[in-house]
Amino acid sequence: MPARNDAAPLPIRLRDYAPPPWRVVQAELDFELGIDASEVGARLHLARDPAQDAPLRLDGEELELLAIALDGAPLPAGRWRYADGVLEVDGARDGSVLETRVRVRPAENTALEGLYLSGSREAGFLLTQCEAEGFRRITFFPDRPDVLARFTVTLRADRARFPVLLAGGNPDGAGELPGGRHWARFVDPHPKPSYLFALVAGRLEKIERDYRTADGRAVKLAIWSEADAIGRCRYALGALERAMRWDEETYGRNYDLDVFHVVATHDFNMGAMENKGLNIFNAKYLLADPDTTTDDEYRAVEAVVAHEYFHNWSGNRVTCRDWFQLSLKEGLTVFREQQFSARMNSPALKRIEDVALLRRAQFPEDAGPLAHPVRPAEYREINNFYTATVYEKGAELVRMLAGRLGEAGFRRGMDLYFARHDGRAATLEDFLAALGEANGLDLSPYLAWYAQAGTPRLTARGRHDAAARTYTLTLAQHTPPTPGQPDKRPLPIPVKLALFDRAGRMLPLRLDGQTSAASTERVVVLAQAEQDFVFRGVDAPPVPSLLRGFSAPVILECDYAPEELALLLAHDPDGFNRWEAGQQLALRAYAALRDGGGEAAVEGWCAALAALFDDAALDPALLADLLTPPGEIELAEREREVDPARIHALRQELQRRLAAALGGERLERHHRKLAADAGAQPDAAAQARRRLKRRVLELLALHDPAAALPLAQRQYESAAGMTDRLAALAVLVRHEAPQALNALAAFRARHAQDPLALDKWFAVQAQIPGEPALARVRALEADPAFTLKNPNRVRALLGSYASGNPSGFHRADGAGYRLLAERLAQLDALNPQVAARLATAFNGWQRLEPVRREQARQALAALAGHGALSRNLAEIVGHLLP
Ligand code: 0A1
Ligand code: ZN
Repeated sequence: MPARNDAAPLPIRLRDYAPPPWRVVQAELDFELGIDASEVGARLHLARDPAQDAPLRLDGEELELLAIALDGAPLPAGRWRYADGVLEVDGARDGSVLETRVRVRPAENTALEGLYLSGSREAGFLLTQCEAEGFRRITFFPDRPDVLARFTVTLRADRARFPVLLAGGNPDGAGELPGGRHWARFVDPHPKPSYLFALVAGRLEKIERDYRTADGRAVKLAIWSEADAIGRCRYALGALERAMRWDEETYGRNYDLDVFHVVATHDFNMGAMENKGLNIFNAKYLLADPDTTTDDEYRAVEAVVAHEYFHNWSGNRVTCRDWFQLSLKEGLTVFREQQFSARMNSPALKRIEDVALLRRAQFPEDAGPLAHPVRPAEYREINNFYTATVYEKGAELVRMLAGRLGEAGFRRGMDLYFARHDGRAATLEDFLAALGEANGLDLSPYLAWYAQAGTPRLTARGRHDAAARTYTLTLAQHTPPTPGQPDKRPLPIPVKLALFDRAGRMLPLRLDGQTSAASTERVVVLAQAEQDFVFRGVDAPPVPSLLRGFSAPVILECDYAPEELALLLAHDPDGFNRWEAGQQLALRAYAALRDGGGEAAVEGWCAALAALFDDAALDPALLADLLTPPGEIELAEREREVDPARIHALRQELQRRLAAALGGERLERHHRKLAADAGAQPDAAAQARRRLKRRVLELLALHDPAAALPLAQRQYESAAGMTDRLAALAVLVRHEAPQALNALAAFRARHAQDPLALDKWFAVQAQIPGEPALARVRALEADPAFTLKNPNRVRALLGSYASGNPSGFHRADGAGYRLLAERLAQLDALNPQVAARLATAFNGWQRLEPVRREQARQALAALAGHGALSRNLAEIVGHLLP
């Protein structure tokens, strides 16, 4: 019965794309829902492509086929074959109706793809996850995004056990059935691919709000969760409403069904899912209240709610032709969310946060064995390609295009894109063509960004000619080779720039050959390997502010003098570049500590920050970010041979130096001042103060633990909300303070019933730096609350350890690697998607120093030799260990 297609010909290649030989015009689905077994009836109205002559083949995995009929007549055994994940049917014609009935087993589904059970058998509920290829675990179907069908869904179930029945689309009737059962029907008027199908059934509560779209549609918004969490859905409902309004105002996009449902689950492989009319969320990105949710998480909830909502147009109304085009919906939707979040919060902080994420998660991906283009050329398992490259770098590419077109031009382009491709599956070429045509431009050179992996290095050199009063900026680019792409071509790199005089004033820019009026900021596009840009009327050597707002996803190498960076840190009105100047100074200070003898660089960085510390005009959140040097992962990216323990020690030392320069008394005073208004309000100003308070406490703990740890304990005990509580707990735990034990016990007791808070309890301990982390992780694995079956719990403990704690994971004795490899093999048998993602913690192992490198290699080799790995994990391990 189970038919998996692990043995199917691999890999799948972009260049082999062919349109579907058979489409489904209409799908009528019928569910008899049960926890151990559910039956799914499907009536598929088929259309054949007259240009192709292929047999009817439908995808299906782990389905028990109960009945099959074609055009009303049962099909005898010889007329169909089901093997290797494919059902082949003889005798179908254009207009045929294929009927199948299958049985699936939700309670046994630990992969959390297809129809599965969230929570316990007694109290849990049923739900589906279909992206990317989960629908084939529900019924037989051409499970590919370019097959768009109209769906009618009827759900039947026991009323007491499953009082709530939901599916995507508009409600179309409900009623009673004999034997305590009931039914509900949903019709989705918008053709959609199977990956956007969803249903939910169980005991759930809701909160509701009426919403009227700009074009006049009355919509019922409902957020659903299990009863204990319904009080924590309010914030998400408000965020949803804000996102809907913003999309109307910014892109003219209106919602298009009468209902919009959002459901929270604790059992989810990813963040959330944009199923048409029935979004399903990992509870971590939906539930929020001050007692259990940190400020960072509040912002994440707002962002993810918006992201999924924005997919209704960028993803659902216009979907992807094939999975190679994934960034068409994801890069675009991340960009739209970034715009929205910048608008709702602080644009500079949002940009800093996003670029920091790009550097932490995407740059390492682009620099290692897992590197792939934003539009990959091939894959074995598409679920492995929901990556920082496809999402975050993809968003940067859209940002470059939007910057090139300007606000009005980008809107014109988006209008054309939505109008032209509405109700269809599109490609990245279609996207660039629409943006370009609406503006009379050829944007096709930007396609190279989608095809080429690796992060370009941009070098900048400036030369001032006093006699000619010119400043010549020479920009050059180079992209290092990545696996399978040894030679790289130049890409169009938009560089937004300004020039400052030595008093910190911006100069008017007169670019050679340019006739338009001089402004103080402009974008130049480096299209070749190297180009000169000559600015006229420049009396003295200026200080360039380059790549403002991070105008392209590149690594900038510019030979700044420290006082030039200090000038930008003090004066650049571009908040991002101001922060960036501080980061560059920190990097120099770090290198000076590492290499010795560069005392001036350390003192320079500390002095620049000390000068800003009491600047009342500075946003406290920006100050907190300025006081934070680049993280250990980013620092490792810059080393030829990585020793994570040494990086950790040096970075701690660097922060200690900063703390000493600021002075213990000053830090304590600041902490006291910030602690005075210790509420838990989620507004931006209060969030900013808490962010700075955390940073100040962390610095003080490095400088003077005897003063800081009792302060942390007091902050823990008196905290009004999770942000302050967790910040204090983290300081106590990371310093292995005597007070940590009590605080951990108190936290555990206080939040025993809340899985999301408990995840934080696991994560904070998994991030104890250095040698002690491993023993702690092992002990926590034995905790009754730990399970490999829950992805959030796995990420909290093993993910935080392996990906969020470099000095703890990368032990010289290799015990961290062996632990992870063992768990990966166990987890893979339960949930291949989560296992494969966790395995990416090994990315970068080839650049470790020799002792660790050999340990990592051995652990990976043992895992590779394990024999029965899923396609997901095997693909990742295969890339890591070529
Ligand atoms: N499209 C979703 C991400 C997503 C992808 C795969 C999933 O399968 C478990 C779930 C969600 C998004 O971008 O939000
Ligand atoms: Zn998405």
